Amino acid sequence: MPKAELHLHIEGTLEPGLAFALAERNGVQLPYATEEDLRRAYSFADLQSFLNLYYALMAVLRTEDDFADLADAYLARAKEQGVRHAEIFFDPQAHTARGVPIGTVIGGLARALDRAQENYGISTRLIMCFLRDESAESARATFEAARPYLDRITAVGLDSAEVGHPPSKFREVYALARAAGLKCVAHAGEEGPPAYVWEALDVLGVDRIDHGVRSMEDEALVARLVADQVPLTVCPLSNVRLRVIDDLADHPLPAMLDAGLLVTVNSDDPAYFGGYADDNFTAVRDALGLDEAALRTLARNSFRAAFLDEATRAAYL
Ligand code: ES4
Ligand code: ZN
Repeated sequence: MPKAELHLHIEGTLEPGLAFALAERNGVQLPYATEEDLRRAYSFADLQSFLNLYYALMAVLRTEDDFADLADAYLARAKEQGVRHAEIFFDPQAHTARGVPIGTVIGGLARALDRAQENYGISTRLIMCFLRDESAESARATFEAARPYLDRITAVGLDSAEVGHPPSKFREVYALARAAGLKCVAHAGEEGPPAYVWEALDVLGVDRIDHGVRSMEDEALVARLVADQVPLTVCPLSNVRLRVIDDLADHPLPAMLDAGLLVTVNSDDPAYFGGYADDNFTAVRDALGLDEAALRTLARNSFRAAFLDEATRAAYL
């Protein structure tokens, strides 16, 4: 089924095989002897335990070629999974903190994305995320460093460790992004409370909420999200692997659809969470008994929620 992927961290598509190949190419020593060793580390207690591995493996990403190869490998997988449009997160601070210039990151990603329509029939957008467990000042400095590249960037986002880092911490940098003509999204209501979703809406003025599954705990919030048809980019396999949800069979996705929320299904960090876009669709179909009509609604929602011009959106719908 044709679909748009709206919640995908490019660094979360780093498969063990590519990680070892890039480690070799760059002379980086990984703390794992083999791919099998590394795969054994993919058992997470919560978001932070995943983030520790996610940031550690990024040590292999050093050159423009590395970022281009990473994005190209993802796009090849995405095509196989029926993805026609991909809005791709990247975490510049996770690279600049290691001495990799932001221009290297964006240049490499852009090189792969520039060939995506031709090579894979996939249209693409880039979303620059701020790490919420870093300071507001660091986010602002990152935004200023990205200014020469803003023509390549569609939106800003907010990710990393959620609890203790409410959206309001990033009010100023979101105002700058909005003033520069960028769209705004934020992770909220993954591990954090419904209050963080309210802040993302009312303080940051986001166009979409990433995750947002905990919104279901707040009836007034659900009413607001339904009334404004704010898209929620839900990531079912991620929620299970990071123990946001105990069992896929208990996922609130059907209740979210029934409530009238504009919900989409996405893969988050597919190299770590056991599946790409269509794997998430198949998993929710099998675990939650979603019928063909519900799956079509989810696919259609992905294009409704995408940052596309209306003519392109109409062509996808
Ligand atoms: C992330 Cl699943 C998730 N949540 C928050 N931040 C992230 N960065 C990469 N994956
Ligand atoms: Zn995410």
